[in-house]
Amino acid sequence: MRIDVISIFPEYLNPLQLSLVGKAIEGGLLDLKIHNLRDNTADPHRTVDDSPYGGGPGMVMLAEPWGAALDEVIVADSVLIIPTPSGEVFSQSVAEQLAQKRHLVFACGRYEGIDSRVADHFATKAQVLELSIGDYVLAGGEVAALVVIEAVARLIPGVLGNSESAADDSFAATEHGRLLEAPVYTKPASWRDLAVPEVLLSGNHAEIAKWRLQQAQQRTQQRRPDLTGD
Ligand code: 6GU
Repeated sequence: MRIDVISIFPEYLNPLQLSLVGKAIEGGLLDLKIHNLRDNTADPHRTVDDSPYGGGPGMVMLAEPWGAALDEVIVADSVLIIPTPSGEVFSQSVAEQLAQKRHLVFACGRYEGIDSRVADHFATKAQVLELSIGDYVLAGGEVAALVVIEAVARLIPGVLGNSESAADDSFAATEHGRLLEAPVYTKPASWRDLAVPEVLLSGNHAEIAKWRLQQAQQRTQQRRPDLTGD
């Protein structure tokens, strides 16, 4: 998969060189390029924003540098993702769909967002998705892009090892719907007077699977009653 990220703070994306996503890049499973939006300005001040038409607080990002930056990366099979708190809510099922794509482009806005004509224009060239990562407001789209890229990258075939399959993650689609994961334990079997549940030490795989499903269902019911299998 190819991913392009455009931002006025390209260093914000540096953590993607670490850990799982960093290894996917090193291994050639992910081709990640970070671009500085200001490289697409033409004025000496490298201006990227102006006051909103209609008045109101804050600044809006200019269509012109975004148009120039996106013209250089968007092709017909790109998905343009614009992180914004007013977007559709990102979820594991959206991550699963994005993991099937060949090319993702993230347009990370700051301030009050990007002139809406940018999304309208590029919707005539490629699929455009405005995505929110939850019901709170961040200072810009960079952290949201980090979240989406990490969630998608670990679903690319070959990125996770066999022993770390995504099939039993929280939210993974199962025959019982999308459930939170059961609690997990490792050695020692007793720690500060707290024992690991007996069944996990039993070696009885059918009983263990039954217990984990029961725990997952109970947790989901208590913590996330809104989660129905979609
Ligand atoms: Cl994608 N961007 C910003 N700025 N704030 C957010 C968000 C995105 N998702 C939730 N809050």
